[in-house]
Amino acid sequence: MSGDAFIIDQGWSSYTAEEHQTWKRLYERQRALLPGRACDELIQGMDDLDIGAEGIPNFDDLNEKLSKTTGWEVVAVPGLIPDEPFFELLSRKKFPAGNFIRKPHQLDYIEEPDVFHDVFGHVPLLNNQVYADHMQAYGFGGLRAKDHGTVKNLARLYWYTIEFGLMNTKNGLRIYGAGIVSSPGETIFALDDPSPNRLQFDVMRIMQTDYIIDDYQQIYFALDSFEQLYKETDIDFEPLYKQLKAENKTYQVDALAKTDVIITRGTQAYAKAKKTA
Ligand code: HBI
Ligand code: FE
Repeated sequence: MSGDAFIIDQGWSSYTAEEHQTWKRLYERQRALLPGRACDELIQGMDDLDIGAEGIPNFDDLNEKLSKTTGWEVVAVPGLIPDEPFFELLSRKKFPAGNFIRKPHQLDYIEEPDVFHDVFGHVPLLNNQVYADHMQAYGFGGLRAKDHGTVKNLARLYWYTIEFGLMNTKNGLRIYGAGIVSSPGETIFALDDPSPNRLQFDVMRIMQTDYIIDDYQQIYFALDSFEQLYKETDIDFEPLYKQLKAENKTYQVDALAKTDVIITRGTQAYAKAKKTA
């Protein structure tokens, strides 16, 4: 099924004053945390696209700017959509964003990506050419993964980069993954908490690593640059998929392997405390 079938109107003029107010609360809280914590490319994209100081952005305004830079387009969808149309939209440089916003009592946790997560978290980097090119390539890769039965493995790559990725910079570790960028709690946790393991980016390792969707991550992977992400994934994945099938191995979220290049070895104290709670 084509991704276009899931596209709806953003309905920007229907947002209520309370909904814009929710965005502004989230925006102000999170924007203040980013300097010194988010990578330069992300802050640059947020400033260049002028994302959100006034309330929920109008996708038409974002698209006017994106059309002149990377040619990407933000399209509204009602929530999570199936993998195939999701990949198909990315392959055509269309980023599906939820058009709804969380309720005031859900400021810190939501089950489905809303307009704050999707636009504040993901859209700034769509203004960066290398990141944008990677996202398109990922879309094509996703469509191919369907034929190999390896969408689950490829989705882990998305999870540990686009959603929860860290970057090594000359000024230290920085966040760029949208799941972190849109969460004040995880922004601090991902960078400063002694609990999680932090490893150097490794495509095969990531594709063999489980992930948790309902709490802070227990493992993060750090890239050196978006060029690295683009280069190391702009390849024929077929041999990797063969190897995955041959090895048939899954790392749990708190596991380390002999071959891991460790940036910080986590105590896992946060996850252990949760378990006994
Ligand atoms: N749908 N709206 C939306 N947003 C996503 O991030 C998304 C999705 N559908 C599928 C999906 N992500 C995942 O399968 C990807 O991580 C691969
Ligand atoms: Fe997301």
